[in-house]
Amino acid sequence: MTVQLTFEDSLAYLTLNRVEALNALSFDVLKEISDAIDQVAVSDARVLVVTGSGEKAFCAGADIKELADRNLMQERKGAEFGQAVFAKLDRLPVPSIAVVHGYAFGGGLELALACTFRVATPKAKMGLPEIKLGLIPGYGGTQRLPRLIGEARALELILSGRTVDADEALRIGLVNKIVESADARVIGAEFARQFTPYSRCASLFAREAVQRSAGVSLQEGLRIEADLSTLAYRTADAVEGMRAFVEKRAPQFKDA
Ligand code: CO8
Repeated sequence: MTVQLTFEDSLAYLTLNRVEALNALSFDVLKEISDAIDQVAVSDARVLVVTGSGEKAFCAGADIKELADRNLMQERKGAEFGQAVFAKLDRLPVPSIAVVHGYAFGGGLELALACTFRVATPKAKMGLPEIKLGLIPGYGGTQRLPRLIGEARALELILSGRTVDADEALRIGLVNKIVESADARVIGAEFARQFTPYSRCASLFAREAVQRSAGVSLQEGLRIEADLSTLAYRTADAVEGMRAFVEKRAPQFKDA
C-alpha cells in the first residue's frame, strides 16, 4: 500500500508512503487516497491530518513518468479523476490539515490546497512547476490557489513555476503556520487540537457557510449564513453549549 490510513485519539492520519518517488501521485496512489477519504468520511475522526513519508517531500506532484505517452482522452480522464478525488477531500465532513515538510510541487501542492489548512515546516518548498513541463496544473491548482492567495499572486506562481519557501508561503497566506518539528504527525495533531473540542455539527455548518458562499454575492452569502446558523441553533449541541455557558461549566458536545 502506498497510502496508509490510521486513526488515533479522534484524529485520522493519511500518509503518502512512496518515498522512493518522493510520494509522487501515480493513479494507483490517487485511487488509494480516494478510498482512504471514503473511510474517513464515515469514521468518528474529528480532523484528518495528511502527511508524506520520508525526510525530503510531502509530495513531488503527479507521477511524471506515468503521465508521458498518454493520449488526449486519457489525459482528460486523468485530470478529472484527480480533481474528483481532491474535491472529495475538500468536501469531507471534517476539516483536514496538510503538513507540508520538504517539497510540495504540482499535484502535491494541489493536494495540500484541497485540505482545509496547511501547516509547513521551516524547510518546506512549494510550487506549481507544471509550466516547466509544458503543462498547466490539472488537479485544481488554477482554481484553489487564486481563491486562497489572490489572482495576481497565483498567476505569478503558475506562469513562472517558481518555488516558494515557508516564510513567503506564510506571508502570502498559502500556509496557516510554520512549525519546527521532525514529526509531521505531531505537527498535525497539535494544530488539530484547536478544533477537536467542539461540535462536529457547528464545524460542518461553519465550513459549509464559507464554502457555499465562494463566488456568490454578499446578499446571497448572508442568506446562506442565515439558513445554516438557524440550523446550527436547532442542534442539541447548541442547546448544550448555551446552557453550559449559563451554568458556568464545560459543555459536553455529542455531535448531534
Ligand atoms: N513523478 C515521478 N517521479 C518523481 C517525481 C514526480 N513528480 N518527483 C521525483 N520523482 C522521482 C525521481 O525521478 C527520482 O527517482 P529515480 O531515483 O528513480 O530517478 C526520485 O523521485 C528522487 O527524485 P530526485 O532525484 O529528482 O530528487 P532531488 O532531490 O534531486 O529533486 C525535486 C527533488 C526538486 C522535487 C525533483 O524530483 C523534481 O523536480 N520533481 C518533479 C517536480 C514536479 O515537476 N512536479 C509537478 C509534476 S506535474 C503535476 O503535478 C501536474 C498535476 C496535474 C496533472 C493532470 C493530468 C492528469
